[in-house]
Amino acid sequence: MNQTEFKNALSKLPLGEVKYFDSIGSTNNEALAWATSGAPDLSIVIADEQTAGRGRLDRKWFTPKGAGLAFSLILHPSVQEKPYLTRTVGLAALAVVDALQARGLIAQVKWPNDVLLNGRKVAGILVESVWSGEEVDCLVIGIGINVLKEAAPSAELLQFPATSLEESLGSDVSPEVILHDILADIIALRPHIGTDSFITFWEKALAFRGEQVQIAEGNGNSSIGKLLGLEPDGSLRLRGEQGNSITVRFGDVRLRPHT
Ligand code: BT5
Repeated sequence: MNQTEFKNALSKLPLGEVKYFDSIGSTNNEALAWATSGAPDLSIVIADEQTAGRGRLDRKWFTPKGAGLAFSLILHPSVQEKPYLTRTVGLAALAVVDALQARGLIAQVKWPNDVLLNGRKVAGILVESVWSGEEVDCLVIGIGINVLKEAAPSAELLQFPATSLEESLGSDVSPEVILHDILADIIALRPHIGTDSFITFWEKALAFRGEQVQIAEGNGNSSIGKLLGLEPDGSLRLRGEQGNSITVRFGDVRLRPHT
């Protein structure tokens, strides 16, 4: 990672503090610890390699050296934002989709926390909270993006196919510019997180909208239905095969197209 290029690219954004690591276990772990010890709002941890990158439920996220973008952004939610914290994963996903669409790519959100390019996973998002009593004090938005082809793990290690920006854009990808655009989008969208149009915007970005999907839960349950859209809290709305309404809440869920 060329830190100077990153510093230049981010210099005009109203960020808190920025920490760079050539190699780290997990940027989310670093950001969670930093969030509890005084990191200002919009501080960010960026790493060129993660040796213990995490997905949801401690699944692994691969960030081999020099091939991916891995960062964690710390937010201190305002009183106005606190009722809408379950929308944060949407905020992050929309910012990634927007930054990729600005490059002419067709990016979509695979609910709840993946971004797809041409139907394959190019980015994953992990939002974690720091609690103070009953209240969320800080949020950490972790985002991993496969920049070069080497970042995407081989198919036998994955349950869903992966891709990289390089596969769509060739070698002309500047991770620092992508990072700038994602952060600028998060900053611009954040004041709208509580609006109805935020949900509409998020719904429009959903992959498989209007299509039959299968939702597998960690407890072995699974449901099939047509993906309709989102509830106000960001839960997924499906219409079941008997015409029944299904609401899928965040948690241990995996979404797949149903063929
Ligand atoms: C995610 O979880 O997709 C969230 C990934 C978040 C990673 C970021 S990187 C910065 C920050 N620091 C961290 O430690 N984490 C965050 P989930 O939906 O549970 O998907 C995990 C699954 O994605 C794994 O079980 C693999 O099958 C697959 N996977 C792992 N690495 C991948 C990669 N580089 N590209 C595509 N798929 C991958």
